Amino acid sequence: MVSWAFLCVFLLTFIHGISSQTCLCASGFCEPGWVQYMDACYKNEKAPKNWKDAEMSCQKYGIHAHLASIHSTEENDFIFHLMGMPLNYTQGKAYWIGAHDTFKEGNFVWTDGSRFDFQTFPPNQPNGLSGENYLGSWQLVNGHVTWNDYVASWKFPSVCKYNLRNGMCCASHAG
Ligand SMILES: [Ca+2]
Ligand SMILES: [Ca+2]
Repeated sequence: MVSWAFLCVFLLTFIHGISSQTCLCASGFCEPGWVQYMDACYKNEKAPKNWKDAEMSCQKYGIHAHLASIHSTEENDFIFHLMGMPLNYTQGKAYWIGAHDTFKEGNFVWTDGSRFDFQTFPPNQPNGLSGENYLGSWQLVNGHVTWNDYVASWKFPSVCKYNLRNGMCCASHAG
């Protein structure tokens, strides 16, 4: 006879196994064309756009998507790999993420409204030059991609994100 304790451990392991997979749930919980990482879905928007068009383009998906907010080293690494590890912004090989400091210089906020509780700048960025109010990928430091503040007119690919906790996956399918 299987004990309840054993069954609970089995179920927890099973559920955790699903939620920690990257690709298994791509078609299950995220919209087609989006990739799941933890409890959110991400899309590599390859067409280069300026920052504002990139944010608008994400919002047009209609599932409460925005340019990606990033809240951990692991999430930052995941996005870097999703985007194909671009590293030369002068050739357009960088990508936009969803933070700006247009309300107050040096005070970055995410367009999806989540807390700005993680950042990964190298020592010389953000340098806050005139109009540099929008964050994108920058250089590698110790194997991890860092961020830079750019002017919005650079044309980069971008990464969109929506959170599964909003229930948007199911709501859109039910509609
Ligand atoms: Ca700025
Ligand atoms: Ca800068």
